Order: sequence, then C-alpha cells, then structure tokens
Amino acid sequence: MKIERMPGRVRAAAAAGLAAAAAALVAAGPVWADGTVTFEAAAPSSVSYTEAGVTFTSQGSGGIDSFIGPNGTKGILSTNDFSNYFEIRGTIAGGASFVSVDLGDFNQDPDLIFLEVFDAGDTSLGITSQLVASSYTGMNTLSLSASNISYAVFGARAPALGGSTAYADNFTYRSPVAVAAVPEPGAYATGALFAGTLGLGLVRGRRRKGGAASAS
Ligand SMILES: [Ca+2]
Ligand SMILES: [Ca+2]
Repeated sequence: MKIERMPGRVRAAAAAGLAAAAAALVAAGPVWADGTVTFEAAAPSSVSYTEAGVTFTSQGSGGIDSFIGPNGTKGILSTNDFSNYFEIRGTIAGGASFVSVDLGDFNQDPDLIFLEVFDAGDTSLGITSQLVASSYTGMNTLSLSASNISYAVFGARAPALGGSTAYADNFTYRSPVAVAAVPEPGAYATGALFAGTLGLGLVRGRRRKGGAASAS
C-alpha cells in the first residue's frame, strides 16, 4: 500500500517508522552541536555569565563585566580589581573539540592575546597567542582544536598593561551531543519495526470492521 493512500492513523505510524529509520541513518555518523556566545545579553556586571551552554568566570577576584568592545558590540572583561584585570575562564557544559574567541582592545597598550584549552583534569591541551600592537584597535580570532576540551582560559598577557586588558567576544565551540542519550542503531531498527507492525495491525483492525472506520 502506498503511504499516501493509508488511513490517517496508519499513515502517521508508517511515517513514524520511516522517520525512525531516517534517524538511524543520521545517527550512524558523529553528531555535533555548535554554539556561539555573543554576550549581547550580558549585564554590566555579574558574578558569572552563562550563554549557549558556556559559563564565564574571572580567574581572579570579582566577576564578569560587559562593555561595547572594539568590534562595536557587547563583549566582556573581568571585573577590574585595584587596576588589574584577570584572565577569563569559559567552562563548556557539554565539552568541546573546537573553541574560538575574538580578543582585542582599543589601542593604548600592546597585548599578547591568548587562548588555552584544558581537559577536566586541568591538563593543558594547547595554547595559541598573538601579539597585537599598541596602535591597533580591533579584534582577532584565536582558535584551537583538541579532544576532550572541558574549559578554555583566555585574555591578554604582558606586555599588556594592567593585567588581562583585552575584550572578549564571539566565543564559539563545537561540542559533541551527549552520545549516551542517543539510542543504539539497533533500537532505531526495533522502533521502525514496531511502528511498521503497529501500522499493519491498524490496517487489519480496520479491515475486520469492514473498512467502515473513518480516519480521525
Ligand atoms: Ca558581542
Ligand atoms: Ca590591553
């Protein structure tokens, strides 16, 4: 029987079976979710800031402040404590295999902008940095790929003046979806089989009633 000629409920069951089979095909490869944090919802000052599954905290005393950065949109700095800014940690709830962040400043001082990523055991998985001249106003993107990234630390180091004096924006990550929550391919096949059997059962039930049942 062609699916478009089936009664409504049977059609729905058959469609569910096809959807489950399609999902099984999709689930065969790696499943990824990407997130980008723009900080546009950040308060002027907060203890920490969470957006898109990432929580940002200061590596020093104080919290996270937001400002319009050199790219003209809202970005973050740590809270200034006695004329010192601190590096920022971004903890990714689902973990990640790739992280990038835009870092920069209005001229004033040279900044060694950096991004470093760690696993859950605080072991560094990689670091990248770039020296930005004191005459430069703007932001540059730093990125790193590594297995099992749990969190990133970023900001500016010497010769930056006053600590980590670089704005951060557009924190982006690629994170594996919680794989444990995805049923085994065999479960999808069972689901498709069940939906198909259910569909046949409904057809048989309708036939026993002489096919008089109306689709509801
Ligand atoms: Ca922004
Ligand atoms: Ca600076």
